[in-house]
Amino acid sequence: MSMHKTAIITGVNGQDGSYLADLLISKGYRVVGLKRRTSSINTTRVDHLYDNPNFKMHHYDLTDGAAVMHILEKYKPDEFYNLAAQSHVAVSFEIPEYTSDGIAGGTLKILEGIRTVTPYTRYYQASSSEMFGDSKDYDPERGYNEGSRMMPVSPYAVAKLHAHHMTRVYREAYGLHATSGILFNHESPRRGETFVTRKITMAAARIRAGLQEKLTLGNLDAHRDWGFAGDYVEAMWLMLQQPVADDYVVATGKTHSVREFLEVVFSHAGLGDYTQYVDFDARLLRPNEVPYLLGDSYKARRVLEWEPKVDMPALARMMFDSDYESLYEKLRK
Ligand code: NDP
Ligand code: GDR
Repeated sequence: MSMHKTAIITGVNGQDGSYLADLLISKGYRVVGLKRRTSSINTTRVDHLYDNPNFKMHHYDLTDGAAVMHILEKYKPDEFYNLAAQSHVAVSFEIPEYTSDGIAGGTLKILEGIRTVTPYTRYYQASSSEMFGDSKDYDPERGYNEGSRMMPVSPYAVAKLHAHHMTRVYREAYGLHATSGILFNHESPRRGETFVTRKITMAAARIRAGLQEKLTLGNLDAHRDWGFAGDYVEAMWLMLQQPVADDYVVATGKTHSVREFLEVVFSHAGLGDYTQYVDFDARLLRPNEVPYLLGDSYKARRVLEWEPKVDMPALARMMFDSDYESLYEKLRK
């Protein structure tokens, strides 16, 4: 019998998957990462784990239920973190069916697999603050909590809400240890390049290096509760260590506009007033927008003894510094 716990991570080559793989490997887990097949290689976030004997990768797809069954039978995991998704809210308006098939249908396939093949496996569902949408059911001082009404306003968020409730149903109906983490926006130097924070820090680095003049954005008035992905994967792990499964909001408890994020980045970059560099493009507006998100993670802080260590300004500086350094490295070569 191996002493190692085995964890499966879907979407292992994404932002969160890669931080979670690092965390679990550091805790002595055997990690089986699942990734979908792509025609171009996109494993840079986990390449440093390639030679680690405790790390393995397999192909799978959220839409392929048989593949999930095989993986569960083969590895009999202690823990299963479902992080894979078409995760871009704006894109979900263009490909709503695919987004929904993967997130809603794909989550159900995994839950059914666990129920029938490995009912002892502890399951983590990557739920999202987008599920609150525009419900406005929050305390102005504290923000949304686990009991707030959810009123999703995008195909992405509706699919996530389906998966969120299905996770609860499998917990209550079948007694699975199934937990949803309702995570507010979290970013890092490994953030996907089309999300607004990373788009801004990469552009500011290129502008600073003289490689680009302008940055094109949509709605600058949206407010988000931005935290650091490295902190948030710790909350995921803590959730699965609890004797009883439950749902938890994970957030910093501070909200900032896209404008404020721009201000921090451009001033840290030594570029001054961001308005000189930012162009507006109406094509970047969404058919529906979530105007304001603030999270109340009191429960996670109390029960999991979790707390965020990085605030928005520190996060923005960390992301700019990383983008500027890697650009500098590239230019030197
Ligand atoms: P990313 O977009 O960085 O990663 C998503 C991963 O899912 C990628 O590995 C991607 O593969 C994979 N994937 C996409 N479609 C499929 C599919 N059909 N089958 C298998 N794999 C697929 O997201 P994050 O790491 O930022 O987020 C992780 C999860 O948490 C997501 O479910 C997201 O919706 C959710 N979430 C994220 C928040 C955030 O602020 N980051 C907040 C709340 C929830 P590929 O690289 O090939 O595209
Ligand atoms: P979000 O993140 O939609 O909150 O979803 P994103 O960074 O895409 O948008 C944040 C806000 O910025 C505004 N915005 C722009 N967004 C993008 N991507 N590109 C732009 O050019 C731009 N200009 C302005 C948006 O309108 C929005 O208001 C993220 C994802 O990680 C989801 O998977 C996750 O569930 C939620 O966070 C919580």
